Amino acid sequence: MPKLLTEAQLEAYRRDGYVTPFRAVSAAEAERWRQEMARTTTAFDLAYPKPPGQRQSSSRVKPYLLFRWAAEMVRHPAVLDAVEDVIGPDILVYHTTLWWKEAGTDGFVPWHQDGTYFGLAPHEHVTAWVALTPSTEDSGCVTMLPGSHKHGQLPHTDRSDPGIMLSRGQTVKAEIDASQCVPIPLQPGEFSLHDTMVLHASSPNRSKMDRIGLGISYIPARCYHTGPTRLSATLVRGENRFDHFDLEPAPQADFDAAAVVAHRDSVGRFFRASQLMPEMSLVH
Ligand SMILES: O=C(O)CCC(=O)C(=O)O
Repeated sequence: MPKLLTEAQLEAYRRDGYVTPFRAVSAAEAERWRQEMARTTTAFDLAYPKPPGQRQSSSRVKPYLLFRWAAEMVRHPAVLDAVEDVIGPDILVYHTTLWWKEAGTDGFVPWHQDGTYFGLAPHEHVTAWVALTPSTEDSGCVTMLPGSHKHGQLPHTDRSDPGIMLSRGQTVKAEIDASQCVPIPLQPGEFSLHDTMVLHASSPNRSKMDRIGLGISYIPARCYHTGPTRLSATLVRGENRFDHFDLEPAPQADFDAAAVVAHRDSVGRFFRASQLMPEMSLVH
């Protein structure tokens, strides 16, 4: 018996590779998260400036290890109920990205499959994308290619275009038929779910408002990393029966010393894995 999704929504997820929209919290609660997000990431970025050559500030990667608002978001019961319907009751957070597209900027996300650079097996990872501001076609909402997850892992290449918001500039090597693409707008407090193999992208934000969302990558505890690096993840529901990952602590205060150490350790391992593991590098 599903906890949040209807049978029709589960069927849509399996058929299309995504399903949307669901509500996690009210617009007012999302606005509280957004304000906390702006306050804490601005303070963190001042204290720990982005190293030269890194595309995004470190606060945008795995922010649930640094900030209480993000730790709360990845554990939100409605989001976890939806995720449980798709991957079962033992749930880990493997990765998370804060997707902050400032108003009127050129940042964009090229067509890609998340599974390309996560190095996970089996390919059961699901992303919940939770909106903190309106995410519309004008502001560059996520766009899906329905059914593309059924083609399995496709070859990608890394592109150096500075507008690309993905860490390596990952882009699928395939022609995308624009007439088949479906934008998935979301209102603050709503979320979508997408499969690790579905092709998706997003355009620059041409609106007058920032477009902000948290992309939370959940995996069932049975998933493992296929490279040699021992990675860490956060248990958010159920049990860690398989011990494939070291478990991460939740931040007790916004980027306190222990949180900064845990974040640095986790992101460092992920970075090393991406250098060592063929699937996460340029073999495609
Ligand atoms: O937020 C975006 O524009 C891209 C999101 C994305 O690629 C993802 O959540 O996997």
